[in-house]
Amino acid sequence: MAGHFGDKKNHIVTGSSPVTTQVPHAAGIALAAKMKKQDFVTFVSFGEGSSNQGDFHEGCNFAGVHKLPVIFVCENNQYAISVPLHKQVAGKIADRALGYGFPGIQVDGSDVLEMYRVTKEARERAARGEGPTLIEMISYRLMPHSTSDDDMLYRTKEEVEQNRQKDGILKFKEYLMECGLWSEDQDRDLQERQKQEINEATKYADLAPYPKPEDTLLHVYAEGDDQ
Ligand SMILES: Cc1ncc(C[n+]2csc(CCOP(=O)(O)OP(=O)(O)O)c2C)c(N)n1
Repeated sequence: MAGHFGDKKNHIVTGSSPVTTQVPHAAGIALAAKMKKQDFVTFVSFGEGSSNQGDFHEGCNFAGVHKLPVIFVCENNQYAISVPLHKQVAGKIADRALGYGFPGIQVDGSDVLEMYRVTKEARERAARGEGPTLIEMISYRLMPHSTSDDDMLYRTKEEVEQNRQKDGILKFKEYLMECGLWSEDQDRDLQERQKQEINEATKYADLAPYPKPEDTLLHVYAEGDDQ
């Protein structure tokens, strides 16, 4: 989720562990931007499971009423841990936007360029003061939910392998190579640099001191004059 708080360079707010709390947070950040006349657009993503929680409704409804500059992206990867889509959602998630008074669009999440186009349009709409957009990106979770999840208890290897063929990263890599814009050598270099960056970040995190107990109250209350 991007906003003007948190890390100054990237404006990225740390994700929270309780799912869907980020949706009302995003609406709040977008409200602050509107009130302070700051020209940035907030972007927030969440899973299809999260879109069934109350926080999703409250955040979207508030953002719709106040025409806030926010983009809601639902990453519909077909599973909320072990629960498949058909046991969570009866209709179409993108259609829910209609009830909040803003557009909702379903996109093939493995189509990088289409995702870029739709997100850019949503950003321009928000920047013009026309309010939020809901983007439902259809995707598939190729990995287990977490290291403690045995996904073979609720889906088959065949299903995973079938979906692996549709992997958007591989499809986009092939497309760029066909256009002569990318090569296997560049790809290897990129992966090497990414590995190094992750290793350095892991080392940095391992060496970082634990926060002080009183830091839990940082940024909870507005700081102002004592009078
Ligand atoms: C409020 C809350 N309830 C339950 C959980 C446990 N939990 C962690 S991930 C998850 C499923 C989320 O599914 P989805 O929103 O589809 O996101 P995905 O993990 O597929 O990206 C649940 C229920 C949680 N973290 N927070």
